[in-house]
Amino acid sequence: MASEFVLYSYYRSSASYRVRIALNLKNIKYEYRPVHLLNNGGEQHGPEYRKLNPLKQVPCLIHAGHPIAQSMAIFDYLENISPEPHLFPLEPFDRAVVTQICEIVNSGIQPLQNAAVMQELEKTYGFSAEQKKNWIKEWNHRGLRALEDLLKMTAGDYAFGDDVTAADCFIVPQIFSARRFGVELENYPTVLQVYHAVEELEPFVLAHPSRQPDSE
Ligand SMILES: N[C@@H](CCC(=O)N[C@@H](CS)C(=O)NCC(=O)O)C(=O)O
Repeated sequence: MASEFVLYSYYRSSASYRVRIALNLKNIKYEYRPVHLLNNGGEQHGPEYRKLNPLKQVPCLIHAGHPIAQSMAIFDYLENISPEPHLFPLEPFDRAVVTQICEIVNSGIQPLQNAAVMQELEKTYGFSAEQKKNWIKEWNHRGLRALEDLLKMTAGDYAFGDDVTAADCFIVPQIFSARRFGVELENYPTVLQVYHAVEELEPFVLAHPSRQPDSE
């Protein structure tokens, strides 16, 4: 029988990784459909995938035939249809702070390290491999510094207090990417402490890029 939920994902896409964690935390089973972001010029650019996400990015979650792209929109949807366990606190101010943490990753870091951005920097602006690496590091450091300052005030066992929230689901994949890009992390002890606390939890372990069917 076809699965009710289908996730279009790329194993090392940090935005896909966030959604895999959320689906696991909410115990939602799904069919995994890989989209290779580099092969054949990037499968996300194909006409069929473009119908699912006009921005030509993963992830895209299909539920009951409806495509939803943008990990924040997917989190919001999952929280509405399957509230337990809550990934956003119910208290409005707390909820806003968790969203703020997510958005530091989602708007302040990740878009600036995207494959399409790197390709544009190289093609149009002549960036060398070294310059692209430095670019990625710079934006990671700016965002991580903000996360460190914020988490010093909000962290308990996890990023926001003692319950796992969406903030943890966004931080773990970002640290995975930062490590892949060689970003030095020693100046962010609170972020790392949170990362180490959550990465051990089963929903996070199962969502790890190395555990995905398209892992290389
Ligand atoms: N804000 C989006 C970001 C999605 C995104 O940037 N996905 C990347 C992989 S992590 C992608 O598909 N990149 C394809 C490309 O750059 O061509 C979300 O949260 O879903």
